[in-house]
Amino acid sequence: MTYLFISDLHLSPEHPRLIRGFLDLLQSYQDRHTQLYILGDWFNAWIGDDYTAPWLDEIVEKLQDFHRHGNQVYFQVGNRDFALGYDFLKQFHGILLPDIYTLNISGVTYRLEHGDALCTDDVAYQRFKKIIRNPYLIALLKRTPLSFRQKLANGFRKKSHDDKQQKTYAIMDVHPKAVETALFDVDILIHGHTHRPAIHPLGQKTRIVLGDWREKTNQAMILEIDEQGHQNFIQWNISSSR
Ligand code: LP5
Ligand code: MN
Repeated sequence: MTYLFISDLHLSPEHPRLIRGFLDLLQSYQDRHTQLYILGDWFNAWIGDDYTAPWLDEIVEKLQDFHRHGNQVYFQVGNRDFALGYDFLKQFHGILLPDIYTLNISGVTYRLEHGDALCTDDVAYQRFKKIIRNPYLIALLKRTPLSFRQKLANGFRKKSHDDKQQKTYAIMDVHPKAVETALFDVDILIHGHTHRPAIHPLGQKTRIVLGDWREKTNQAMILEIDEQGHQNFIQWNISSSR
């Protein structure tokens, strides 16, 4: 059994090499009884499970194949794909995890989360999150035409991009207090979101930050843990095999 942790792939039809990289990853781990944990921002902007497209069909087919080979996908939502849910995941028996999930591997407890909730100094984002994650608002938006939701997503992306120019590096990082609280009753925290891959030893505890996937750098930091609990922080080459 292999536990594999990835996040922030930001898949979209605009970046086909990232899609290839993801399909390659599934292929490489297909025969290793993999539990694949995707900790959010799998997709660049998910507008609802009723969205369909050929580029997505290819991914779903591969995920079905992955499942047929005895592997399991677990997904936590990120700030860009919080509208992804059961209807999409059920196609390949994927499991939706709560925003905070604790996993025990060989006696060590791991807390998994996307990471945005740890960025408590980013007040503008946290305010936005509170509004946009309202289940009633999401349910309402899901009833609007896909074209409207697409425009809305583009608007959010643009505003987010503009706002980020005004935010400091520190504001967009996790807050030490939030990390301390998150680690209170677990040994290791694994998250993504900040795009600052690293392993941070914190006394007896550890914070592991997964990397984002980028065509430019062509690599991403992903984490593999075996049944005995041995961790391997791997530099995954996005387009290694093609
Ligand atoms: O994503 P990233 O890393 O660039 O930035 C995040 C924060 N931004 C976001 C916004 C997402 O990128 C966009 C989400 C699109 C999802 C699709 C929605 C589909 C809707 C349909 C549902 C059924 O999360 C960013 C953080 C940054 O991480 C670092 O942590 O700083 O936060 C912001 O930039 C938020 C802004 O500060 C406030 C945004 C207010 C938006 C108001 C909208 C007005 C425009 C509407 C136009 C139609
Ligand atoms: Mn994110």
